[in-house]
Amino acid sequence: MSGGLYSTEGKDFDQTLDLKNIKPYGDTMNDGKTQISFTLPLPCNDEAIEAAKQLIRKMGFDNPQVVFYKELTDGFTFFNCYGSCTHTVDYTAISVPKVESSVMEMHECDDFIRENIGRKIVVIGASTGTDAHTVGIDAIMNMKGYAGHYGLERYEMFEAYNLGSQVENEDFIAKAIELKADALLVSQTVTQKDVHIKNLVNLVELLEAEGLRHKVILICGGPRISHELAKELGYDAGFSMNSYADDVASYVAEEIVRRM
Ligand code: B12
Repeated sequence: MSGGLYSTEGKDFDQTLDLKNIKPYGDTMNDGKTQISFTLPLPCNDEAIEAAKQLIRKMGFDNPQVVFYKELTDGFTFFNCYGSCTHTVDYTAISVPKVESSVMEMHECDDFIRENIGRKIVVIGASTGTDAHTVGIDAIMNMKGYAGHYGLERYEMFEAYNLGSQVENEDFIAKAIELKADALLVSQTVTQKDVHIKNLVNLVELLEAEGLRHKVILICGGPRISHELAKELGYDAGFSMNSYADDVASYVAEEIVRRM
């Protein structure tokens, strides 16, 4: 338990931080204030606004307020709303599976590979299936890197091949065989209708059919990928937002050593 952000004047306000009962913070501890936006397949009228408020209540929010609404097209209305969340979660009971590896910076990682593996690590990466997003895989692989972290192409001890986007799983595997890749890096950004799940599972199945699955380190990444999901789908590791080449390079290098 500890005081809130502004503790001198706010004696009348709740300042209790209870990690076992966490709820959203608006401007006062435990006020539960939350912004919610959605579209209803209804014409833009008073009844639609009332429908939005009733839904917000059913979602578990008190004091529902519609602060903005606009007809999107005939029969569809967009709502921006506020409500006070009535639910809490026990933060102290949460445990999230994470990739287990230390994070070395580029030179340190190159030295680690020289000393412990003694050859360059070959990685191929792509945004696979129908996914056209390249910025994520570029952030990990391109020489210039992302957010101040050099990409794998910059590492002396990595031979990195970025195949771009919309790469078919079959072509990805063919390239992995041709280049004798140690690690396969798959980026998935589009998750609508779970297209990423089907595509990621398909890659695992194809690798298994080729007898290759356990010969490579298989990694997926993207803004809606978690390590937990990756493991469930048969991958060795999964990386999400705010991951960089350092994280992947360190994991791959340490995993190769673990397997040696
Ligand atoms: C730029 C962009 C585009 C560009 C892509 C250009 C390009 N060359 O990549 C264009 C305009 C082409 C585009 C198209 C589409 N897009 Co778009 N796009 C975006 C946008 C604005 C930014 C994505 C991005 O570049 N992020 C920056 C990178 C650096 O972040 P990142 O991908 O998360 O990557 C980091 C981590 O996730 C991780 N990572 C990512 N991949 C990997 C891989 C590995 C191996 C590892 C270790 C780590 C890793 O590391 C990176 C660095 O930290 C997002 C919205 C948003 N603000 O996020 C929508 C968004 C992703 N797009 C979306 C959609 C729907 C589409 C389209 C389907 C739209 C359409 N109907 O045509 C099409 C895609 C068609 C297709 N076949 O794929 C949706 C996806 C919704 C969903 N959940 O499925 C989003 C979220 C927009 C939205 N809110 O609706 N898009």
